[in-house]
Amino acid sequence: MTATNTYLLLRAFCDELARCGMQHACTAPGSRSTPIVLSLVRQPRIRCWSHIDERSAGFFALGAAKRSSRPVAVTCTSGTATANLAPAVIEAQYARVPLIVLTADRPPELREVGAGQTIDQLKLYGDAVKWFFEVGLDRATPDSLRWIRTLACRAYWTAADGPPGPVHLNFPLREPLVLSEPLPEDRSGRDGEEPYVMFDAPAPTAPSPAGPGGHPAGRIVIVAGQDRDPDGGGHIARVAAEAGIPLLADPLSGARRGPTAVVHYDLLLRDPEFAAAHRPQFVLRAGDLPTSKPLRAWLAGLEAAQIAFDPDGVWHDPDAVVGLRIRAPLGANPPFVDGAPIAADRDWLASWRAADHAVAGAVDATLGDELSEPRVARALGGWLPPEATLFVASSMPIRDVEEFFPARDGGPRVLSNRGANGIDGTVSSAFGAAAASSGEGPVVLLIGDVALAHDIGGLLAASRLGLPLTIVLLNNDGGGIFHFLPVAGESDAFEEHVATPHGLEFARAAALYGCDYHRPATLAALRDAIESSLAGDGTTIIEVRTDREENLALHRRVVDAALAALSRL
Ligand SMILES: Cc1ncc(C[n+]2csc(CCOP(=O)(O)OP(=O)(O)O)c2C)c(N)n1
Repeated sequence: MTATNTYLLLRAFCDELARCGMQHACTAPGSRSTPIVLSLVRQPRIRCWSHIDERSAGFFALGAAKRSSRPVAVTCTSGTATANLAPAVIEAQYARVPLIVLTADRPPELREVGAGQTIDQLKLYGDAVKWFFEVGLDRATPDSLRWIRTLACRAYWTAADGPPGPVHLNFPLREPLVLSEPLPEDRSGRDGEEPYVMFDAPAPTAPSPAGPGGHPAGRIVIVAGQDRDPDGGGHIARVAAEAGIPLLADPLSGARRGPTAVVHYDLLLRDPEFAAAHRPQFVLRAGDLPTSKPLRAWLAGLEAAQIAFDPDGVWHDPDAVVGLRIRAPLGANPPFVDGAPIAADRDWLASWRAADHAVAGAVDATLGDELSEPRVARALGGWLPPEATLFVASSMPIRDVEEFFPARDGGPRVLSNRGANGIDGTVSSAFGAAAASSGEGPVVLLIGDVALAHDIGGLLAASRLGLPLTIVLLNNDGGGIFHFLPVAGESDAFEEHVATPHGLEFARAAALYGCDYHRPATLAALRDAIESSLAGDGTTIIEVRTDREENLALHRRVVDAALAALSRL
């Protein structure tokens, strides 16, 4: 018995992944996965990133897939290693990110008989994956080589085709696990570099968006949330600009730009009078729902006709108010992109813009140039170069970016793990984005201290993988978000069990993981630290110390100032 058949089949499988377009894969150490790992590593067109912790490997693959919009493979050995990929798989499902999970397993005769490192891996991720398949690797005949090539194509295209998501292939592997002889040549692939199976999904076209309320006209708003298409935001902003429609866009949409962008919708809609006076007749929703609670509550209470555009037809409507779903991106269809038939109300736009302008002034005056969490979020929106990617952690960073990030044409791309809103794996995801950004601009991570502590092991990518990343750490020693919630009043348990202060000195983590470290005391010093980190090629942790109570008070002052500014209009 030799390993030749296994390696011949796996080599064809990996060759086919590369032909389909795969550029990155993640590995983690183990014995049973040896044939998969070696086959991936020996495929010259796939860059393999080695990780110790499968959780990091999974989230790194997720970040790389998110940044590149291409499937990324992640492999691990049998046993609990496979379960450590579950959080990233779940996030990939909800965030529509194409992942190809390749788990090594014991062969059937070693299952359920007490063999080591053996758990039930069949359908381990349940409905979180788009496709599960148990891959039997037998003799490498011309037929089976052709079959495994089509299997690789099927895995790749299933992960990539809308809605994108994770697929799971489980590989029972028998010993021996390494080759004892050179691999013979394999000519089973198609001539040239063509994949065995090509895939063509016709671009969706949007019908004229006439739903229950007729054709949109008059008082219309566009609400844009997280979009997986890197160009999608530009199209949305163009529709809004051409038709003169107020554009309420989360920075994750890439659409917070253009002359109709309303940056401070989260603050505006906290004013009941403003919210009531600005009820639209039509809402055009693109992508996921933004995070903002005031926006969500306002949308839920409207009587307007709401039309949801999504290229995958994904159902994002927790309040059951959408009356028409269009399975296309907003702006996909020429008549709609060019805006011709939309007769939007110009006074309506002017009213949103005037209010936004007034609130912007109030926010700037309240924040001043003190180092604070919202001020950092606002500053990054202005400072980062257009080619940068900003990865934003869940909790307050994503909320502050939504509330305070300025509108900017050609701003940085903003990414976040908002599928399941976890704080886990954020460092690793940002490193994955950095891997896929190589040569295309720097990556900056904005993260809180609990999220950083949660994935502190992800920092290993800095020295082991030599990846550059600028980490802006907002350290308020605990979960600052919980101070905004009623639980903050439960003083017997709040600090220890909810806020969870930890007292970690992140300078030591920086030293342990080989990162540079700065702790700027002013906004100017923060900017200097970010700029010098962006110019370098290492990983830097730039720590901004804040206080949870003060942060709460500052957010309240901002709201008060915004409401006061609106009342003066
Ligand atoms: C995996 C996971 N565990 C727990 C939570 C619940 N959670 C939401 S925010 C948060 C605290 C985050 O604190 P930090 O990263 O310091 O950000 P801050 O709240 O201070 O902005 C926690 C634990 C979660 N979202 N994901």
